[in-house]
Amino acid sequence: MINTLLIANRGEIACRVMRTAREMGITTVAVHSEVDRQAQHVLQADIAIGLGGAKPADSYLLIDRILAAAHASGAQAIHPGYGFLSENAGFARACEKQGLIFVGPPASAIDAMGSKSAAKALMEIAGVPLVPGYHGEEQDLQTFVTAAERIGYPVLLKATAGGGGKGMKVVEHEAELAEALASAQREAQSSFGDARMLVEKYVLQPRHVEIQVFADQHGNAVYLHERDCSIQRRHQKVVEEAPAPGLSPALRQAMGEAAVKAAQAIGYVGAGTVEFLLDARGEFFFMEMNTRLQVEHPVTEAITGQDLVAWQLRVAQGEALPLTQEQIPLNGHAIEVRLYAEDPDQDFLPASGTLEVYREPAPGIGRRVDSGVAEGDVVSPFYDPMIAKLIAWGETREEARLRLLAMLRETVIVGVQTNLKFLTRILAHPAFAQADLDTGFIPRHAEQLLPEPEAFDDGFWSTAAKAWLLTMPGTSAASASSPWTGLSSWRAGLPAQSRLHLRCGELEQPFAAVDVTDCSYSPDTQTLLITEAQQTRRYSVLISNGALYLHWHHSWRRIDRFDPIAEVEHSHQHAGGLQAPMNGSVVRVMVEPGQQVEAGAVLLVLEAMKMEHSVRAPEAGRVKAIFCAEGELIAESTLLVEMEEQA
Ligand code: MV4
Repeated sequence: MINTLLIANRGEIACRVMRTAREMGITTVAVHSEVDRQAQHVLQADIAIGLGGAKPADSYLLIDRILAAAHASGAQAIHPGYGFLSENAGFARACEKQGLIFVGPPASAIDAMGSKSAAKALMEIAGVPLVPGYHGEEQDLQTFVTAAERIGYPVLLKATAGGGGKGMKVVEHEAELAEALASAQREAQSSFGDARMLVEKYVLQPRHVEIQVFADQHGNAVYLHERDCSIQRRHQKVVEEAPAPGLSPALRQAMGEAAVKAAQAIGYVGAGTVEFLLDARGEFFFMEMNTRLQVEHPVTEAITGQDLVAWQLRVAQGEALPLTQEQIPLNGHAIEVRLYAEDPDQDFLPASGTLEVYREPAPGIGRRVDSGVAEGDVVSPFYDPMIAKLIAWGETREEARLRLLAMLRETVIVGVQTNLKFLTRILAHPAFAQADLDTGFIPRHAEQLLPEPEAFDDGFWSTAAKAWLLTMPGTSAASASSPWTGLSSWRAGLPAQSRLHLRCGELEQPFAAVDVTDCSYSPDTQTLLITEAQQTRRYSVLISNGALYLHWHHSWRRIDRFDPIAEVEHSHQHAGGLQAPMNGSVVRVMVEPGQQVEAGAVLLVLEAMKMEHSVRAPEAGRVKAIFCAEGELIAESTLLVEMEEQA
């Protein structure tokens, strides 16, 4: 019996495993790095033990420290989660040796699937369908030419030691083979220190369909149906769903039985996933087996009503599988999206920072959020940037899709860049709605999924301006006497003359007048109500760190007050002529034509927005000409002073 469980992981999966352990009356032990002292998985555990430094190599990967923590806390078992040590046969073996239960397969099963080519050879013997190919020892060109001839072009060269799509090369004709092979071998040698290649039939526009399998220590093995994980970005899963759309019951059964055969061939125990490529004609081919609980297991839980972590723990303590194959339900449809801290505008560079505002969608029927963070937590650069998984279940795929879109709309993250908008665009895409899925989905629709930063319509800016005036303290401080505005007035009790200049991303918008009659803001619900033409519309608006966030067309837009002075000073730093950063008046002229000035010397003082701004010499030089006089009103971009650089 397991009565104390150590979870050798962090983040959402550590929290997920602990949730079930708690429900089963098991004491939970968290381990953590230095920077994770206050992390959610630590706060949720009964016992927490520090491992070491922030880097995984100094903490979550330290086998000896983790084993010592298990002994110190009285844990009988270790759950490795995914990533980190979850597929490390050495760790599984070390647990076994020290009398600790590794909640996962036997070390021998991890080893069997560790080498891709050895795994393929095993699967071939077991009768699991493989992509037609050659994965033998002979590595000379003639062997590959003959193999490719037999397979038929196009073929795919893959590094034997590769994985995750690295070191793959498509070859369309025999004429290209020699050069492609040589180049792929060089790449494999430098990337993996192993030049060996295999060659396969290149499957066009395949789907990634994987089978969830489970085996116990008594020889029982079942499949819990499939997941379609075709929506990937550079071999990183983004959206997963169960069941796979359009899969016939017969194909489901054939794939399920093949997956169970694969598991049985290697003496598998526990939760595992067998990945297949599925081509357009419904033929499927073994890719690899993951010997762990996967990130996307919740969609399987949603359609089967089973708790896979509970299954893992029961199997680990020697119980038989709770259900037979026939008893495993398949009910409705579930879709999961992975919310990552990454910046889609910077080629999905992982992002880090503080979650200044973090709001998960409200709980509800068919909704699930698995996360390991709370508002105020730091997303650290040391670990996987996944923040949360949002999972929606529905009677139908469409119901699940719409529910997930609603959940995405309710999610608010401020302080860290995320892929939230990208996920929304995928879920809202007509091709996704029609379940037109394959591994080329994201590249094929990239233009719609990652549109250029758009210009906003008037509706956006006027809503932003109203929101700003109703929510931001100090907005009313604008001057009533600036000589260069005098254009119109704020209404609804705000001071008569004012001016507002807002910025959203790269775009900015000045306002001469903003009408805030029939607008109201409720800070409690963070709701802005605007009534126009007898219609009242509701907008979500919140404030954090001096910026305003407006929910507009499915995403949160950060809106700041624009400071044109700072912007133009910056952009004109090296221009020979100095221009007025914005409309204003000249308060003082400090220099004369012909005068030598040092870098940074004040040339003019302007007044704008009731504030004085100095125009300074960007570099040392001579004042060549002055084009304005004290007291003069000047328009933005007017040339004020011309400078000559020193020789
Ligand atoms: C393939 C393939 C087409 N034909 N093999 C990419 C990762 C690696 N584990 C296997 N991969 C592929 N192998 C043959 N014979 C296409 C892919 C592939 C892919 C597979 C699953 C999910 C996403 C993918 C994206 C591009 C290519």
